[in-house]
Amino acid sequence: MVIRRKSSRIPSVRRRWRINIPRLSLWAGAVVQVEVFLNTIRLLRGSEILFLCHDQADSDALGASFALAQWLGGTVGVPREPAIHTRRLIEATGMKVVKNPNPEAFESVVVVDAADASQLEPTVPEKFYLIDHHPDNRLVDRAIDALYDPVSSTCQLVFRLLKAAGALPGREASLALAAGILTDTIHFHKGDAESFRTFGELLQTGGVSYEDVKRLYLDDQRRDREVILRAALGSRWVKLGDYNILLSEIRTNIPTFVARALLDLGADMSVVAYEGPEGTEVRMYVREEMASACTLDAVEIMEAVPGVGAGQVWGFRQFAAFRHREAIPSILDHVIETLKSRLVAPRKGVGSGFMLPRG
Ligand SMILES: [Mn+2]
Repeated sequence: MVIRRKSSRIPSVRRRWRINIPRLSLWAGAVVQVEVFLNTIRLLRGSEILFLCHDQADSDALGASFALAQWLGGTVGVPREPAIHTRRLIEATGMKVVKNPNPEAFESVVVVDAADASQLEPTVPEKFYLIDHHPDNRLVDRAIDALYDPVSSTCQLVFRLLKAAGALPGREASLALAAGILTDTIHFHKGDAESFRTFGELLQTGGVSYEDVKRLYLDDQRRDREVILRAALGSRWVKLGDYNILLSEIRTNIPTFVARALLDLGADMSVVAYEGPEGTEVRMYVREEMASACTLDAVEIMEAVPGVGAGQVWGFRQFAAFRHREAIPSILDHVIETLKSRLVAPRKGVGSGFMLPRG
């Protein structure tokens, strides 16, 4: 009895240390990363800084850039156009957004909320700092220095910086950062603990109400809902085994919202294509259960679709995005064919009706 008690006590102490030490060091690592980046970026104050968002900049990219520009001074830029849904945010904060800026004309460039060089075209800067949260970021290794953490939004990373600098955002910057968190969490459909906490802190420090932030998206939400309803009712429903795949073409440039909504509706995979004057935009979501069971990677599938170049896709295992300057006929047919070529129905009498990876 005595021996057993002794031996059972020792592993439990060890186990507790094993869990706590990595967590502590992760947290400490994040704090150190903020301190190091803060010391670098605060030196840029007074110089000509370009805060460069990804193209079709969303509220997270613009909100983060605007708060940084308010703090350090500088210019908020987008490669071509900001996303339509940011119109009221831009109005409400009075932020100036420069379209197609020349990175060469600035002393330093801070790339904000971008994961891939294709999102910065037509003018990809040679040297840049980076603040971003996208999983699988392909710019982080090329950056002079980066604040990179795959959390829910870039805006919460900027808030970490401002807090560490003792430079709390004012009303407009708080509204902009809160807007970025609200939209990147898809109105809190998802989100880590820090996104909820930071959102609350921003309302408090900025003297902003939740309604103030939501109001920025009311108009567009009505329009978006109509686009989503039309896409859902007109979507092509493909059954692969027991998986439900919804494919839809839309005429309004909100493919990410629509693809997400189709997933929320119950699809195992949603693929939405937009074609318009800006070119082609395709977004794909794969539900975790299907990605695991079929060992699928959304980015890998998208890159394998005929007509899609490998460098034009970004995302992570459950989400892929593709942008191209021209129309690509029958792209949704190609996506479904690519998917079918990778999956196989299980043999009769073996397992369920779910498709499995080929080979
Ligand atoms: Mn973002």
